Amino acid sequence: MGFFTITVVLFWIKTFIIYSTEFDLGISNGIQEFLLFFNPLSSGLIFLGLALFAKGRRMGIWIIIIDFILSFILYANVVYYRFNSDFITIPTLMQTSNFRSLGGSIADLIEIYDVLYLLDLIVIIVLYVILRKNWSEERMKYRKPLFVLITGVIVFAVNLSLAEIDRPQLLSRTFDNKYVVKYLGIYNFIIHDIIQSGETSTKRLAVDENDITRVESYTKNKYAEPNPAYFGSAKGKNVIKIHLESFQSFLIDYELHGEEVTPFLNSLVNDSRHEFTYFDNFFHQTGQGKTADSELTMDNSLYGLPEGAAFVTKGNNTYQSLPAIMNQQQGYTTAVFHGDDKSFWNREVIYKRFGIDKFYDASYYDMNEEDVINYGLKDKPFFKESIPLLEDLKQPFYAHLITLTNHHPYLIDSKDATIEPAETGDNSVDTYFQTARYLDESLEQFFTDLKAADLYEDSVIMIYGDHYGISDNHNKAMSEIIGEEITPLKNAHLQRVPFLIRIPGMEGQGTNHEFAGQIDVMPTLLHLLGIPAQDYIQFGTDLFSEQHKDFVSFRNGSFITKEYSYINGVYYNNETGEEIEPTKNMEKQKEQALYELKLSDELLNGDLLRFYTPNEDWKPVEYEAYQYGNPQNGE
Ligand code: GP9
Ligand code: MN
Repeated sequence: MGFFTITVVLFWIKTFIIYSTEFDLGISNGIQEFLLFFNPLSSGLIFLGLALFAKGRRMGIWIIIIDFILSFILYANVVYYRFNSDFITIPTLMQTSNFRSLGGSIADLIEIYDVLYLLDLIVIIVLYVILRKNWSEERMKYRKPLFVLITGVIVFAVNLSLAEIDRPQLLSRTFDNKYVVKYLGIYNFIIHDIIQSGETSTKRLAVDENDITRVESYTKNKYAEPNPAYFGSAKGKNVIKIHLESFQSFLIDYELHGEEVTPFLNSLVNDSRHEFTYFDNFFHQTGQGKTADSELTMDNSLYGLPEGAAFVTKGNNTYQSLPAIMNQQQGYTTAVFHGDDKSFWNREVIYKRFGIDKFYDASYYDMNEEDVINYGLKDKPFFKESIPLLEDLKQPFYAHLITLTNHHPYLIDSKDATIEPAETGDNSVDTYFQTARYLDESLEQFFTDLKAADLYEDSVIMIYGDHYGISDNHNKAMSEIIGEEITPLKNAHLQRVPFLIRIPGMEGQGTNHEFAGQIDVMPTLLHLLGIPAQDYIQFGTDLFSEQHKDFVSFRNGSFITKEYSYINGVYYNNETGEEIEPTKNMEKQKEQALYELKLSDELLNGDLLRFYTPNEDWKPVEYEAYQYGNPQNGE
């Protein structure tokens, strides 16, 4: 037991030292610091504890072997991380390109001081050689090893609960590999990854080429013909797509303390010259993947998954995304701009599958402490620093800028706050208005700078909200804000997010009341560019088409039409808010909504696009050819 305890303690110390010195895990509070220190313990107890079942001296040998394996896994991740700033996962092991990206020279990544990571192994081997002679031949009573394993499990349970307090839904949503390592440790990360990729590959293997035909006939049947007045109207124009983080439509024209919260966006919406078309019945359709789901849906016209984020679990699927199509059909350069680490939401992996040429992540921005809050770079410096990057892009380009400051829990430095918080007493609701104001100001600044850089006039500009900012956990405060009780129906209708589009040389429509969702954006844009959209598998339809239906379905199977809504199993009249008995037609609509979600899930789970060729021009995306990260920052 003494030998075992020493090994566990040394293993624990070594793992913690490596976490702190080799990996950049972004520790931002006391719980995270504690968990980083605490998390190796359960793995040490459980894995090394298995050796205690062996008989006599063999137990010592097994402890050494297991300790060696654990150390080897940890060290392999250290070396991998030095180049990739990420951890080894099963899909990365399957991809030869990842080894190529190690630069072909693992030797460059190994440091002299790495031998120190062998120290604990040397100590226990020496100790074993000394102790070996008086090691008892007996097998330990099962009670002891069992006790060790149970303690390990309890320690793990405590660890997991503390992690869930600080980061709810850590495992079901898996935001970022670094988060799992930070909270649960590298070994639990590996176990989680093995389970997840096991599930993924079983689902992927259970399908064949015929499964895509059902999806294809459904989407082709749903296809809406382009509106001739719009088809091709944006051909060859730059497209600038601006993501408003956590921005709900109720903020538009909302007044707090007698002041407009978002005067700039309001001015775009209420502009009498109608530069933009504003869709006021546009909804987000995201699930647990939040931002990632909105990106997936807008660029692929697919729904996110019912659980987790497809960005993470389907990061290695085949896609036929908007950026790739724009690039192949019309030579667009495609780029994403975002002031957070490229590993968040597995973006650096999946963007390659989408065929995104350039990914300007945090490594391209000046992330000095002053300019960073919450998840990353503040929106004002983000937009400022994006201008020269945009200027350098080969035109025509498709540029997607993802903002960040208006993100839960809506933190803002007092010098950036230009409106007083609301006074509901619910902190994240109250400060939401301040970060939304900041976002609005940053947008105005960006427009001014785009004009100065001569990038405004001739560009398509698209603005959208990704998902709700105030969840239904805050219904009480929210009802104070909007002066109405938040019923399930009201809550569903609050899931509106803004969608604005400007097409250069064309007058906008002012406010368009079509009921629509993020799923409809890709077919709309394809038609604006003059690309026939019916070749591609898409669940949405063109917003400007005469055949577009006033219908929007949510990820959970609820849906909203112009007249009625189906929310959590109940039908409501939109006008009166009263429950209604469904007609045959409504029931049919419900079946269709569910069928559509099911097909989209089957497509993602079965990786069905690998069996689909949209047209003879289509070339599968060569994802291995893309490289992200700023070389000037050593990436
Ligand atoms: C992080 C950001 C936030 O990079 O996009 O994602 P969310 O938490 O909103 O899904
Ligand atoms: Mn978001």
